[in-house]
Amino acid sequence: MAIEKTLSIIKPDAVKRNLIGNIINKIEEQDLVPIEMKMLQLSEKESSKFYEIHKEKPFFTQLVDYMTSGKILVMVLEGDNAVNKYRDLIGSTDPNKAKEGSIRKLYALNTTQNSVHASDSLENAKREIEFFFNI
Ligand code: 3AN
Repeated sequence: MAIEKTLSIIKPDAVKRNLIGNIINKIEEQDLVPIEMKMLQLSEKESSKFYEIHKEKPFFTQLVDYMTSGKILVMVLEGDNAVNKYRDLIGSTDPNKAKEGSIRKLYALNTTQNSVHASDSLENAKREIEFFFNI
């Protein structure tokens, strides 16, 4: 047993389509527990800072703009093997490649408007949690 924390974001496309409840339901079914949550709208500056590891990527500006386009729900999830378990639950970045039953397969619109974010490593989870919460 390795109890971990990871960062989840329900992105603007999913918030706008009233999918918060459905997504949290999938999270809780996997015994991942939201221990912190808040709704907010990122500024351009905050969004750029959060995604700074992607600043050289061709999709950076589009991603930063999209993430400021509406409210998001940011959560810290805790549970056994939380980082990999939640990555597995959300599915591939591109919803066409995401596995059956994954959150992105069910709800994502495309590779940018892909409904959810999940930290991809324990190290990034720590950085991302500190970005949003004082824990
Ligand atoms: P993931 O969210 O699956 O970890 P990353 O970390 O490679 O994917 O990318 C971060 C975010 O950047 C993705 N969630 C997605 O919104 C956006 N993104 C990634 N690849 C592309 C792409 N090829 N075209 C447009 N947006 C992308």
